[in-house]
Amino acid sequence: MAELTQSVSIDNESGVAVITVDNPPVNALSWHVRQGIFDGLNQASADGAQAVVLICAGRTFIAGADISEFGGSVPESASLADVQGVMENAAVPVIAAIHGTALGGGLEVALAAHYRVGLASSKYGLPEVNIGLLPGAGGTQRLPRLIGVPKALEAMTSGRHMPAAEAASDGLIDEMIDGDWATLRTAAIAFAERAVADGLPLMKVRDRNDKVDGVDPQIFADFREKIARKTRGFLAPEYNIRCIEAAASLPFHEGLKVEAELFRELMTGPQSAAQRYYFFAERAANKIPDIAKDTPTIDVHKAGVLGAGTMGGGIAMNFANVGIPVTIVEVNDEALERGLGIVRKNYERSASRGSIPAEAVDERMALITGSTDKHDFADCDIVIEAVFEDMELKKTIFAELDQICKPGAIMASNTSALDVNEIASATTRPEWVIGMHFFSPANVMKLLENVRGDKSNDTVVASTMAIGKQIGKVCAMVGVCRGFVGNRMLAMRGAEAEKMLMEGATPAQIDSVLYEFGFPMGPFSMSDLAGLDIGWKAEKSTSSTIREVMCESGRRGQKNGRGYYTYDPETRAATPDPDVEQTIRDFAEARGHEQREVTDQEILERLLYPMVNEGAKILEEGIAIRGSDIDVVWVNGYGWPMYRGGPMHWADAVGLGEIVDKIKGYDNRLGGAHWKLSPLLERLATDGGSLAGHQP
Ligand code: 3H9
Repeated sequence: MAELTQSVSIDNESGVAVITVDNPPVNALSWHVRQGIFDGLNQASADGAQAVVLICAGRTFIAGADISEFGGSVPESASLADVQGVMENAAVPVIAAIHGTALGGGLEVALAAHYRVGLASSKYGLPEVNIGLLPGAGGTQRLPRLIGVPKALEAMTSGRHMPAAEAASDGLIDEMIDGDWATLRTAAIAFAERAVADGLPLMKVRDRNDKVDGVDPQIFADFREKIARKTRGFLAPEYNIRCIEAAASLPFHEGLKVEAELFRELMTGPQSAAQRYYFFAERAANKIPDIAKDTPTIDVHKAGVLGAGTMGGGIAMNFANVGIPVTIVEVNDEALERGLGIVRKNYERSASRGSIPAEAVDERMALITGSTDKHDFADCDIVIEAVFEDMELKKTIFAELDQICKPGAIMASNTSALDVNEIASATTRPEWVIGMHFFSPANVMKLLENVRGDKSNDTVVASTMAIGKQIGKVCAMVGVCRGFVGNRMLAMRGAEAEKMLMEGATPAQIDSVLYEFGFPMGPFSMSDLAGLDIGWKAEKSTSSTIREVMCESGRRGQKNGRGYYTYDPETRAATPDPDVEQTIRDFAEARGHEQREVTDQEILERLLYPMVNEGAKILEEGIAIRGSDIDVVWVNGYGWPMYRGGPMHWADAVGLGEIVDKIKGYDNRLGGAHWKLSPLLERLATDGGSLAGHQP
């Protein structure tokens, strides 16, 4: 075996040159990988090899361009187009042998080979859209030529990883191989020998036009409409579609020009910068600096959930979804039956939409055991408490769990705001207690805000992160404070929204500012959705807040069709309600608030700048491990538009100096604790530092 570069080597197996890429962890196309493959192909030709196999070592085929190289300076080397050029124009068959995932630039390399063989477990995708890009190495022109326009549209705008069986039936790969990596290597060499012996043509995907000729343009219009809601605000999905339109209407080389132009535009724009930042932010969030990588974690063979309400049921589904048996305990049979009934309905709805197979409904329900006896938690490796937010109740429960749970079991609370240390103090083993804050609906929302108590031990900390990943969550580890990272910042936004209502802004105006910014909804639509009467009791209501007044007048939110908005009973469409606006005005004037026009710009600043300020205070206090973790919480838990990176990245992009000036101005004008400038924010603004990159 001869080394070509630090990550690529070449071998000769009875006349077949085998080029092997070994660039851990995911064989990204770093400059030395591109150069190595380029050199390998040329060497194979110089050596007179009769065929070439390109394969990767380690856990996967090439998973894409090296995202960390984007925007940085790297040594001069062969470009991806150079690599593809020698590959596609080689005088002998070139076969890509694929295991793991062939993604982005990795799949684009494979598409320049004459043939592709892949393990049955391999997956294929062009996920550039997820980092605000489009495939920039011919993928937009080649993929539709192989799998057709409708499938390419779906694959490239979702970034979905297509399984090998699908890839084989769509013609993306030429042979699917059962077995392990060694089998793949042997099979790829055998395929190459066969190609030579049988004189198989040197297939160039670029020359295949049957699937892109005569495409009905209506396909594109219909597709745009179909994905409009899901992709609102994002540029990359639309740009991917334009490239596929080019593939269907222009010769290959012209299509490549469209791809290059649109790729350049996205690559140099703020959305992709934010989305690439976010890609690494999510991965950084998994790392907890003072917890060793090899800290032993707990394997969950059985989980327990206390409470079968919306939250408890959703949490239990997460475990059942990955095949882990879960016991769910409620206070009585009626509550239990109701909770399990909702879980079943959720599964049935998923099955009817086709997102899980029909048989999965019963399979998953069979993994969930209902009980009214907490002693059934005795053999659980983790128990998650999901009862309502009442400290005394939680402490009583944890004292009980302490008696019941086996040694070494994790005892977690799903509290969204309460002091995890105080909860832990009700047990004799606070080191086994931790917060696991799921977001509603817990079976859908991606975020898991894990809350580390002062005494939580390393195994518990490492395990909750690992378990979160296992059940498909994006995790961030935070410290104890009121509301943790997410709800603490949300409270700042909510307080300012209420104040602006008093000054003359309407719920619809405030909501629309956030909607236009990219949030799925604003604070008042959100309150209506959650129910205005959460935590409200008629007998204790004193008309002291606008929310109380609304509840007193029978406005409960979406559930009874009347909240800050009025809802159409059929379509659930929201309409601003003049009665509500009048009620707010009356309420404000009675309390001496002068009414005025509040501009959209002021609304935006007053909603978001206190959040940025609070985020900086959270960092100062060491509640978040790093600035980017705050962004992970906000993007996954609260609908912050990913193309704006999260509140910390966004603040950096706006300019910390500008934000500091504005906060000082609002502090002078409005006062209040949340306008008190964070010293960290001020220092970073002065020093030219970054909130997103800050690590206390
Ligand atoms: C592209 O290809 C553009 C081209 O069209 C055109 C060019 C002209 N680069 O996710 P994991 C790191 S754009 C650099 O935890 P998993 C990652 O940061 C690219 N680094 O593992 C992490 O590092 P660390 C299109 C990368 O097993 C480590 O690898 N491709 C890259 O859960 C492990 O990652 C994509 O968008 C990269 N491309 O999932 C694919 N990828 O350990 C992006 C990963 O220091 N990658 N890293 O934190 C993925 O989707 C997943 O990483 C993958 C593995 C499914 C491959």
